[in-house]
Amino acid sequence: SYYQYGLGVLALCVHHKRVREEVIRRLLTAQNHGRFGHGGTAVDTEAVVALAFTCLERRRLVGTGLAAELQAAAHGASRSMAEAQDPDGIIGNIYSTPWAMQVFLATGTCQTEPAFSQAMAALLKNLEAFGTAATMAQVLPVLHGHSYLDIASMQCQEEPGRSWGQQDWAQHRCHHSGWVSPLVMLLADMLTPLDMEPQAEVPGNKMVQLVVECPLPWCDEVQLYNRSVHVPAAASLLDVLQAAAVLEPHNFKFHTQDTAQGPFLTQVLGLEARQEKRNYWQLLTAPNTPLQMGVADYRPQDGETLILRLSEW
Ligand code: B12
Repeated sequence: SYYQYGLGVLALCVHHKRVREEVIRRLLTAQNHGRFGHGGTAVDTEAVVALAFTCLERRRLVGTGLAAELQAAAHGASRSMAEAQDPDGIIGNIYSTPWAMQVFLATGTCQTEPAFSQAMAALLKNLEAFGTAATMAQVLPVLHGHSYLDIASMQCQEEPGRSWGQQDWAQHRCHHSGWVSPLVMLLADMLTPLDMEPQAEVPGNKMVQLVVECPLPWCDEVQLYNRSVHVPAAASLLDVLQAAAVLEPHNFKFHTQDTAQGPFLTQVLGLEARQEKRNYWQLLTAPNTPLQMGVADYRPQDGETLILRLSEW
């Protein structure tokens, strides 16, 4: 995907490795032609690519002509992200917002953009959403006033409970705007991985309606499964799937694959989603809202209908 393409170029660049101009031009063309899509992951992709462009330009790893084009593209991306901001400060969704803020920091627009401070306010209001290592890894640099462009050159300090940051916030580009403040640093330190906290005991049970859909061209029949599942009140979607799998007559089965983000749903009712077919098992809450979390993190409400839909990406 272009996200991975951008991430690869960014990783090489922060380690001062040169990339062939043709490889960079292809990414630039994709950005200019709006090929990063308009779906749920467009902001993440646009931001990763803009960071890669800013890195290449700053490190002088490209000629001056291309450097000017990359700078213009990164600033264009930064502007379009500021324009895409919701009234509540979020850009894309809560998980892509830190990526957009990294672009503001890297391109130096954080001082002039009210979008940066509004996004920071949104993050601070929703810090509890960052409960997994993968989501924390994307939000922590921003709370400390840094982007991934800085990380290869930072000294890790040997302080108990803190690996970096405390002393360097004051020198940072955006501290003038007052947003990367000691208060933010304190809040950043309070992020706790959910799996390290004991799961709160919620008494009672809940009922979740589980629906499986496989539209054309993959299946003839759209709805393949529709059943209510009773689970303890604190159950996650993964718990719901496990409970459905042991219900008589054992006609529900599924598989997950472990990733850095947690378990990724790969197979439902024997139907496997495949990279080559560009399809995946999309998670939705009825009638049609995609979830912003994976199966292990999402905790449905009592009476909620959850849809597993084989979809294209
Ligand atoms: C590309 C992408 C996808 C692609 C992956 C396929 C592909 N070949 O590229 C597709 C479209 C399939 C996808 C699906 C989903 N995604 Co996605 N995805 C991304 C994105 C943009 C990049 C991931 C990546 O390539 N990382 C780089 C590579 C090198 O690392 P990797 O660990 O090998 O990446 C793999 C895993 O990340 C996995 N994956 C992708 N998304 C998700 C989501 C979850 C919950 C899990 C467990 C794994 C997973 O697929 C990647 C490629 O193999 C990230 C953005 C981000 N900020 O991280 C969102 C992101 C990780 N996805 C997200 C979400 C919510 C989902 C879905 C749950 C959406 C939905 N409602 O169905 C589903 C997963 C459902 C399931 N079956 O379990 C969120 C996760 C937020 C969170 N709370 O953790 C992110 C952060 C996007 C966002 N801003 O909301 N995703």
